[in-house]
Amino acid sequence: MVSRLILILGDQLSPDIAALKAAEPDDVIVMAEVSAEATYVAHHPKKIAFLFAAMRKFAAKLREDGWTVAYTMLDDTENSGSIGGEVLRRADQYGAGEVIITEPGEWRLIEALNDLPLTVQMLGDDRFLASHADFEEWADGRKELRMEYFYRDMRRRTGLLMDGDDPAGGKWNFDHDNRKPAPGTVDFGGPMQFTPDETVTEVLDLVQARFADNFGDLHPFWFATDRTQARRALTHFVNNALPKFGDYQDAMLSDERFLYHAVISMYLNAGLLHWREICEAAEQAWKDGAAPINAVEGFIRQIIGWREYMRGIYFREGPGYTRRNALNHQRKLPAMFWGGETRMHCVARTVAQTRAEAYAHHIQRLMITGNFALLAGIDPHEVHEWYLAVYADAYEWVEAPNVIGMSQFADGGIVGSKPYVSSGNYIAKMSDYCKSCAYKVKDKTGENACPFNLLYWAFLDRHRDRFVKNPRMSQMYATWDRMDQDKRDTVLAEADAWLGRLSAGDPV
Ligand code: FAD
Ligand code: DLZ
Ligand code: SF4
Repeated sequence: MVSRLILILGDQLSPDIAALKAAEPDDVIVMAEVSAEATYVAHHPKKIAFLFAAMRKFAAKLREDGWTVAYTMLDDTENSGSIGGEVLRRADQYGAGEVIITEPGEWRLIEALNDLPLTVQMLGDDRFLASHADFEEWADGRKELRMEYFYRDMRRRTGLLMDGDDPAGGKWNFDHDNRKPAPGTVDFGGPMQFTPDETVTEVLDLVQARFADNFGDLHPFWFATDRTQARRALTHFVNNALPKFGDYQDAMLSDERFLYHAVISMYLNAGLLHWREICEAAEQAWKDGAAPINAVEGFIRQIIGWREYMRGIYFREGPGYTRRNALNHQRKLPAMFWGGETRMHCVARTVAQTRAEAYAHHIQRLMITGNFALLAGIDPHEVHEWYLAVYADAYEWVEAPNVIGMSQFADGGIVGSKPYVSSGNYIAKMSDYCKSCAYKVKDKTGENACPFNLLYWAFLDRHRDRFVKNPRMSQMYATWDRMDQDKRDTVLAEADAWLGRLSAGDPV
């Protein structure tokens, strides 16, 4: 008879995770593929396949290392269908009265597991650089939270890219050197791809049978599904793409899904990689003279800066965060987010790529689909559920602050001091999308006017009271106010008509 269970969730596949560190040889490790997790949003089939395959391989490795693993497959007849149900079933089976859990990344599951009629020991997830207490200590007493200052603390704490007490290269942030427009050609062939092995193939069959109706292409499936493969994917990125990561971080191209991005967030978030090994590999490339400081600093900032910061905000803001709607946006998410027809080439391409890969890079998420949803006044909770479903790296702790906060300004300005909105100009500058679009980015009004142009001004006008005094937006309002009244009236009327067609389900 054992007395303790150790729960390992699908995104907790790290050999040194807190619950495993606390485990003793007699303990039973519980892992479960359950429909509650697979259906709380309609996840992209690639995301489900990735997690189930990685879970199965992780369980096999634990067994090899001598652990007893009680693993439930989705189709097991006794499967109770939820994580809580499986913990209780295993507690009964093994006569266990206690379960050790590493804190899950979503409030939903934290609450469900804390309510179990067992002794629940929930340990902090120490795979992150900043604990909740660290973040609180940093945030408390500050009038405004800004990622940049948090990030500098993380640099000092880790010693990454530090020259004594000073930042390497003399600056904390090299963004000024980044953000170049899209290059003519891309000499990186994309992330490392892996041929499905037996375990992956079995999972693909299962996912095909059970989740074929979900938005997203299951095949071809090429993700890494274990730590060894994920490390190879990391090395491949560092050697081949990192040097140009900074330059083209914000660029977008119709036929280049990955540009110079790492495409490792799904591995990092599931536990197959650790932030430190990723950042050290990047830092080493700089030390070796293989990658420039602007690329390496920019890359490391995303991980020890933005990623940690977003997690801090999610847990600081509490379970109600995903229901925030500061701008009172109520429009339904339009069909184009699920592949419905649209003349907007930038949105159509981003959605098509998302369907194919369960991946889009940051600027596509922020400045195409996110920007559009915000300008069109779409209900942020619906936007949040879409992002949570369609990206392979999406768990609430990281997705919600990015969507509710950074992208939709639905938290009223906790993550960002101003909304990320742009007209078509920005998209035209940073991508080649506009060249193949039915709309004309140069047209500000008229039948073929780029909807981003119309909706941008309509957004500013609609939320004038809230934003007009924001010093970072005064220039935008000054430009709008300088336009003659007739032009402004035309823009607002056309924006309104366009949104009316969108809501009516007409092809736009
Ligand atoms: P790269 O561009 O190569 O960056 C390297 C790493 O930095 C990423 O792997 C990721 O771990 C980290 N990173 C970069 N930006 C962020 C950020 N803003 N927040 C957290 N980590 C960051 N990231 C997720 O991991 N899960 C999500 O669900 C998610 N949802 C997003 C939703 C929106 C609206 C936006 C604007 C961003 C979202 N991001 C999310 C952040 C970012 O888009 C992804 O981390 C990135 O695109 C992953 O691809 P990559 O590995 O090629 O990243
Ligand atoms: C996302 C996901 C899916 C699709 N399926 C499972 C599952 O069957 N079993 C499991 O343990 N975890 C799964 N996950 C990941 C969880 O949803 C994730 O642990 C929580 O959302 C907290 O981040
Ligand atoms: Fe997108 Fe407007 Fe450019 Fe078309 S013209 S691709 S809608 S920004």
